[in-house]
Formats: sequence, C-alpha cells, structure tokens
Amino acid sequence: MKLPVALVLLAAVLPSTTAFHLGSGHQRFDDIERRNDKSSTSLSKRTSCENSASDRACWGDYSINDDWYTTIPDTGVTREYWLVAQNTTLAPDGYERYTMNFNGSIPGPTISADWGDNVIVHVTNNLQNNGTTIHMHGIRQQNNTQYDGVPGATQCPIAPGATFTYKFRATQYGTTWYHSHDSLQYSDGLLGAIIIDGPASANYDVDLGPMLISDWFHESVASLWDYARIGIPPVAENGLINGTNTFDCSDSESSVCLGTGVRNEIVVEKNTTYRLRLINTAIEGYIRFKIDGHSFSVIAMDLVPIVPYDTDSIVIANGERYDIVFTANATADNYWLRAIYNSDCGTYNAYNANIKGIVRYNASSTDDPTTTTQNYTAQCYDEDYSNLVPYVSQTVGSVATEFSTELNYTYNNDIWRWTINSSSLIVNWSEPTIVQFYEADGAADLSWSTDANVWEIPNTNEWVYFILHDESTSDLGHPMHLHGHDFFILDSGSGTFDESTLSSLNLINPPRRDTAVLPGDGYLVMAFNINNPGAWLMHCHIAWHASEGMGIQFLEQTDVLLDTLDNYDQIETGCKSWDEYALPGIATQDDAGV
Ligand SMILES: *[C@@H]1O[C@H](CO)[C@@H](O)[C@H](O)[C@H]1NC(C)=O
Ligand SMILES: *[C@@H]1O[C@H](CO)[C@@H](O)[C@H](O)[C@H]1NC(C)=O
Ligand SMILES: *[C@@H]1O[C@H](CO)[C@@H](O)[C@H](O)[C@H]1NC(C)=O
Ligand SMILES: *[C@@H]1O[C@H](CO)[C@@H](O)[C@H](O)[C@H]1NC(C)=O
Ligand SMILES: *[C@@H]1O[C@H](CO)[C@@H](O)[C@H](O)[C@H]1NC(C)=O
Ligand SMILES: *[C@@H]1O[C@H](CO)[C@@H](O)[C@H](O)[C@H]1NC(C)=O
Ligand SMILES: *[C@@H]1O[C@H](CO)[C@@H](O)[C@H](O)[C@H]1NC(C)=O
Ligand SMILES: *[C@@H]1O[C@H](CO)[C@@H](O)[C@H](O)[C@H]1NC(C)=O
Ligand SMILES: *[C@@H]1O[C@H](CO)[C@@H](O)[C@H](O)[C@H]1NC(C)=O
Ligand SMILES: *[C@@H]1O[C@H](CO)[C@@H](O)[C@H](O)[C@H]1NC(C)=O
Ligand SMILES: *[C@@H]1O[C@H](CO)[C@@H](O)[C@H](O)[C@H]1NC(C)=O
Ligand SMILES: *[C@@H]1O[C@H](CO)[C@@H](O)[C@H](O)[C@H]1NC(C)=O
Ligand SMILES: [Cu+2]
Repeated sequence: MKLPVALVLLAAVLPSTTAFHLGSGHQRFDDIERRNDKSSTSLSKRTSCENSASDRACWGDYSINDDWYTTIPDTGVTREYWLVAQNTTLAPDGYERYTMNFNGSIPGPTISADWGDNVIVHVTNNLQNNGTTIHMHGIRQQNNTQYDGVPGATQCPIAPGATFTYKFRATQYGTTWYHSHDSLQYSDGLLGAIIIDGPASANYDVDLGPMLISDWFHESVASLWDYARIGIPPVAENGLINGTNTFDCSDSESSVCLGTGVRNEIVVEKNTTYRLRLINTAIEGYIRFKIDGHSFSVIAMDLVPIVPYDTDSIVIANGERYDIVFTANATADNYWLRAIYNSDCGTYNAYNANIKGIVRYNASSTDDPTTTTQNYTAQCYDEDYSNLVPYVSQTVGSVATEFSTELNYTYNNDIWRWTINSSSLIVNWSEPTIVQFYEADGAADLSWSTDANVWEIPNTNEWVYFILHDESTSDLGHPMHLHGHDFFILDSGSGTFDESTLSSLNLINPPRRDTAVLPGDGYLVMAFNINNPGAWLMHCHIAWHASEGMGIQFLEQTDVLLDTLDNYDQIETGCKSWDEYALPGIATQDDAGV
C-alpha cells in the first residue's frame, strides 16, 4: 500500500456537514449526518446504486458481495485526525480517578472513514510519565506493519512530548477500535472507536454508532498491576457503557464519589430499525449483552459481515465486536440495556448488576425501567460457531506449516507469567522486532531473544495452522487476537485436540475474524495465509494476561518485509527520542510491555 504524498481534499463533493479542515489542526465530523447522507460521500464512485435504509447491501459500484480482501473502492479520500494522549482526572461513572485518555474523554474521539479511504492519525503523547502507542485493532495493515502500533514489535513507545503519525488504508469496513498497546494503558482509558462505513448484510434505518463496553476500576489499573501480577485478578468496581454509568455513593465513604454518573441512554422511535456497533473493550470481562424485551439480528463479527442470525442476547469476549440490528417494536416503555459481566470466567465485578443503559421510547421520560431478565450462567467461550457464517465465503488451503503448542504458566517468587511454548513474552521497548530486523539487514538467521517469542513464517502463500492447547488447568477462556490478519477458526473445544482429525476439518467458509476464544482447558485451531509481511503480535486480549506474557510474534514474509518499511525514518527518530527519554532509567518496564 502506498499512501498519496499529497492529501486529497475533494471539498466540492463533501457535504457541508462534513467539515474537514486539513492542516488546521482540527477537524469535525458529524457522524450521524454523514452516515445518513451516503450519496454526498460517494465521492469518486459512479453511483450504480445507493446505500439506503432499504438497501444496505449496496455501496455505489460495490456491494456486500465483494471480496474486500481483493476489491477495494478507490475513493481518493484521506481522513486526517489529531489525537492527544494525556493523563487527567475524570469521573466517567461519577467516581473521580486518575485516567489516561485521548483528548480528554473516554472513549476518545471516534475515527470515521468510508471503505477505501486513507486514514492518517497523528498521535501526540502528552502523558507526563509514560510512553505510548496506538494500535488500530483488527485493521489488517497489509504491507503496513510499521504502523501497527505495538511497542517493542513495530516501534518504540512515543516519548512524552513526541508525535507519531499512523497511516492506513481502510480496506475493510465495519466496527472496531483503537487503543494504546503500551502495557495496561488502554484499561485506564486510552481508547476510542473506529467506524468504517460500507455495505451491510441487513437493512436498518438509523445507525446508533459504536457502543464500547468495559469493566471499570476505581483505581488506576497501572496501580493494581503489582497486585494483579501475583496471579489474583483484582475485583472491578463497575463497568462503563460507552464511557458512562452510575455509581451508588451510599456504598462509598470516599469524597471522590461524586454521584454525578449517568447511564447511556438511547431514544428510539416505534417501528424504526437500528444498528448498534458493540465493542468489548474490557480489561478482563466477558460481556453478555441484551436489551430487555427486544431480540436482534447479528450482522457482523469483528470486521467480517455475516449471514444475519437472530438472538436475544450475545456473548462478547475482550477485543471482539458484533454489529446488531434491532427493531423498536415492543410496547412503548423504558427498557434496560444490559452488559452482564460474566463473573464466573475467573473474573470478578462487585457491581455486575449495575452495568446497564436505558432504551427509551419516550424521550421525555426520566424513569428507570422496571424490566427484568432471567439470570445467565457464565459463558467463557464464543458464540456458537455454526451461527457465525461470513457473508463473503472463503476457503482455507491445506496445511503447509503446522504448529501445535501449549499455553501454560510459571509461578516464581509470587510472579505469575503465562507461557506459550514454554516462553513468556517480554518485548524490549528500545529494540522493536522490525528495528532489529532492519538493522540486521533482513538477515534470515537473526537469533531472537527467547523472551521476544518470535515465530518466523517466511513462505509466501503457504497456510499456517496454529493449534493452541491450554494446559494451565486454570479453566479460563482466553480471547486470542492476531494482528495483521483475519484468521479462520477451524476448530475449538474442551479437552485435547485430536491431531488425526486435522485433515477432516471443515475448510469451506469457517468463521473468520481477528479475535476468538481459546476455551479454558481446551484448544483452538486457527488458520491463516502467509500474505502480509510484518511482525504481528498474537496475544490474549485480557489485559492482565497480555502483561503477564501471553503472546507471541509472527515474523512473516521475511524476504519482502524490508521492502514495506517505506517510512523507517519515523521509527528510527521515534526510537531515538524514546531512548533519550527512557535510558536514564526513568521508564522501567515491569511487564511484557504490550
Ligand atoms: C484532539 O485535541 C487536539 C488538541 O486539542 C485538537 O487539535 C484535535 O483537533 C482534537 N482531535 C479531535 C478528533 O477532536
Ligand atoms: C499526570 O500524572 C502525573 C503522575 O503520573 C501527575 O503528577 C500529574 O499531575 C497528572 N496530570 C494531570 C493533569 O492530572
Ligand atoms: C459512543 O461514544 C462515541 C464517542 O463519544 C460516540 O461517537 C457515539 O455516538 C456513542 N455511541 C452511543 C451508542 O451512544
Ligand atoms: C408499527 O407496526 C405495526 C405492525 O406493522 C403497526 O400495526 C403499527 O401501527 C405501527 N406503529 C407505528 C407507531 O407506526
Ligand atoms: C419484533 O421484531 C423482531 C425481529 O426484529 C421479531 O422477531 C419480533 O417478533 C417482533 N416483536 C413484535 C412484538 O412484533
Ligand atoms: C412521555 O413522558 C413524559 C414525562 O414522563 C410524560 O409526561 C408523557 O405523557 C409521556 N408521553 C407518552 C406518549 O407516554
Ligand atoms: C439472579 O441474580 C440476582 C443478582 O445476582 C440474584 O439476586 C437473584 O437471586 C438471582 N435469581 C435467580 C433466580 O437465581
Ligand atoms: C503447566 O505448568 C505447571 C506450573 O509450571 C506445571 O506444574 C505443569 O506440569 C505444566 N503442565 C504441563 C502439561 O506441562
Ligand atoms: C533492550 O534493548 C536495549 C537497546 O538495544 C539494550 O540496551 C537493553 O539491554 C535491552 N534490554 C533487555 C532487557 O534486553
Ligand atoms: C518451541 O519450543 C521448542 C522447545 O524449546 C523449540 O525447539 C521450538 O523452536 C519452539 N518453537 C518456536 C516456533 O519457537
Ligand atoms: C506487499 O509488498 C510486497 C513487497 O514489496 C509486494 O510484492 C506485494 O505485492 C505487496 N502486496 C500488496 C497487497 O500490496
Ligand atoms: C507510567 O506512569 C505511571 C503513573 O505516573 C507510573 O507509575 C509508571 O511507573 C509509569 N510507567 C512507566 C513504564 O514509566
Ligand atoms: Cu487470557
């Protein structure tokens, strides 16, 4: 991928509601307006059909049937954003605490683009005492590993005061998020949504936008690390629905409990159909989502549209996204929207029942809903895979590189470390993988430190099957996230995978996404094609577990990797300023670093 040198601004065809001021250091999108006015953002497209409430499958010259891995609209548009990482005191649920955030809010500003656009994000680190990076979760970053935002893998942390510019092409469309990939930082608020508009596999009238759902602690997560790392997960005090919730201060003596929290509220109109983009941004919690009195259709998993299926609740693991469509066809009333925290997945939340929003049919009503729901048993694994059928079918090739390895742990001197293939990940912030590779001039025989957990997969177009067994007997599910790819889920289950069944696995259109759960004490069989040169992290998206070393790096297509590092200067300059900041012993890395 090559981004245009000059930014293209097609002012004439941008609607007036889409103010897009390049170079002014500021831009404003009216998301809803933009979404509802597709015709005016069609830009260079010849309009062969219009994306509308009754035809969401359509997208100008393109449609939901197009294979977006090979077919991408050439919009010629570049969206540019400026984000500032900072630490400030906020009270998202009415309880004041130290947070880290982008631009003063949790979540940070939404990054929006149309399918095919180029996106530029300038990130300035105004945190006082920490480096940072941002990772565009699930964005494939074809030939673009240098912008994947993983400290110690693809770049050095951005030093306080410095700016790093990320660029990517929106080759996929749908719902995702960006977050700091530096240690536990996103859990303290360094995150926001990414929405890439494109066709959809079901119709809806109104797009309600992203809904980020998380557990929430009343102390900084970084300050809980010393406690968490001895292997006991701390108990979260609350959860946030799109950055907000209430908290009952009568339970708290503390003067920082302000009682100012509000619930996320959605006002609906009878018989109107809504799209909601659910994102689990939790530190550790599996979330069961539902809206009392309403069923819905699930239309996408991660950045992959699926054949819609109906349900009245859905389990979302950390890092996963589901787009849903529901019709406001219940009796006009107030309904609880619930993010039920699965407190039995080895994770705990003291105020589980409080993680709720409100769906109102009457905008003037201020009453709490009186609706009830049945209790759910915990589900620490994914939705039934038979329901998760990608809309655009793909077939997996036969195995060329087979890895079969185990997840386990070590426990030494009261420190809990997760291991994969007996090694616990620790990246070196000052010596990112692609920097080491570059400095060795792409040497194939580079010897990696054991801690780096580098797995080389050099051979273009071969299929990798990666079989991971959980041998830790801890009975936790682990949402595994792979960078640089959507992967195929060939099998998963409890107990041991029978390798003699490898040749009989279904290879025709299995579920395909960027995050999937390795069931506790079970196995996950993933497959992907070697087609994206880079250093790609694969890790558990439970933030504690990643910090405890549950990750590996795939070093992919080593023969062409150097050719894709076309802005290496920025990485080098960034590392230089990081070293100037950190080498005096200021930033002591005390976890995996990711
Ligand atoms: C973020 O904050 C910076 C500094 O105030 C500002 O220039 C920029 O426009 C903001 N970005 C967004 C997307 O609002
Ligand atoms: C940012 O964090 C540092 C400590 O890490 C603190 O000294 C400073 O006051 C914080 N800044 C703000 C604006 O809260
Ligand atoms: C969630 O927050 C983001 C960022 O503030 C906003 O753009 C979006 O509209 C909100 N979504 C909902 C469903 O409230
Ligand atoms: C909603 O749709 C139902 C069924 O089609 C219809 O009977 C009802 O009148 C509609 N209500 C409104 C407010 O449009
Ligand atoms: C509301 O719409 C859903 C489909 O979105 C349907 O399954 C359900 O039966 C409808 N309920 C009512 C009360 O019409
Ligand atoms: C909407 O709520 C307001 C405030 O409670 C109430 O006065 C009004 O009657 C309600 N409207 C309907 C149609 O129920
Ligand atoms: C459902 O959960 C609530 C809150 O944890 C509890 O008070 C209630 O007893 C449970 N009900 C049943 C039927 O288990
Ligand atoms: C997993 O690790 C634990 C603790 O290090 C060890 O006791 C156990 O034998 C390991 N399991 C396997 C199957 O190697
Ligand atoms: C990390 O890399 C730096 C720079 O090459 C080196 O000085 C340092 O010793 C490394 N740290 C570890 C723990 O290997
Ligand atoms: C996994 O561990 C074994 C035993 O230490 C080692 O021989 C092998 O190279 C490791 N595999 C990878 C891909 O690192
Ligand atoms: C990625 O880069 C390699 C090496 O330059 C090139 O051969 C390949 O065509 C590129 N792939 C894409 C999809 O641009
Ligand atoms: C990050 O900032 C926090 C709060 O100031 C501090 O406790 C921690 O040591 C810093 N981490 C690193 C690696 O510098
Ligand atoms: Cu995990």
